[in-house]
Amino acid sequence: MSDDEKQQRIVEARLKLRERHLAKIQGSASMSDPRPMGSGAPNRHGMPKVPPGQHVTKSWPVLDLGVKPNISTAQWSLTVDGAVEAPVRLDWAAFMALPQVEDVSDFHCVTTWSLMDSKWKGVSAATVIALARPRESAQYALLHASDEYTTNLELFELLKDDVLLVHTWNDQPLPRDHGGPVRLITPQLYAWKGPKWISRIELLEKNQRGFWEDRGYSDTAHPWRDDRYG
Ligand SMILES: Nc1nc2c(c(=O)[nH]1)N[C@H]1C(S)=C(S)[C@@H](COP(=O)(O)O)O[C@H]1N2
Ligand SMILES: [Mo]
Repeated sequence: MSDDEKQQRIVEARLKLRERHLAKIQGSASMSDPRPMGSGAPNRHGMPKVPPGQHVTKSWPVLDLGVKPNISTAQWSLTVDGAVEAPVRLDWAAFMALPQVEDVSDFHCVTTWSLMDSKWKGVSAATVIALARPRESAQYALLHASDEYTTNLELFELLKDDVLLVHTWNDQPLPRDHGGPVRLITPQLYAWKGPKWISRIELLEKNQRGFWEDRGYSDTAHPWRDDRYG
């Protein structure tokens, strides 16, 4: 198979997986509530700039459990496993060879700051998940990071077009403090749903709560609904 054919198959697998979850994607709060969707200037439609209870920050705060793993691109890898047909482990070269996506979106932290209009570059989470061929029964995900952080999502939330595994922020390599070399971003949800230093996407048949969810935070985490606690 040529490289072009390989890329084509990867794109098709992503679209097929997304199609399977499309009703849930479109029915989710951020997609079906009245605008804005909270995922970048084009989607705000002149509505209030930030979700309820949020204020705009110019500089990007650093927030984590206090341990900042130092991972070189040579050491980095990402595993997709659990309720899948074909578990995958991507190293840096394999990850960077996947289709690359650029997007501009907002970042809403539950502690009330919002960082607006970041320019991101990375790989669609849906692309790496599709490579592992999730079973029909896989409806949830638990995301793991190198600092032992975890967070949970319904699988369809990870398949939205703006949910990226990012390596570049405003044209610079993603800084270690913010989860470099690779973190997840979830622009339509509060930012705790995006692990810094992400290491593993575990697909599950039943919901399993992550670090903050276990401590009272919401499973669903929709900023425009002020959905902070679960
Ligand atoms: N690995 C890891 N990812 C994490 C966290 C963490 O403690 N560890 N904190 C989360 C929380 S609560 C927020 S608000 C954002 C903060 O990202 P930032 O430090 O880049 O602003 O990362 C999220 N991802
Ligand atoms: Mo947070």
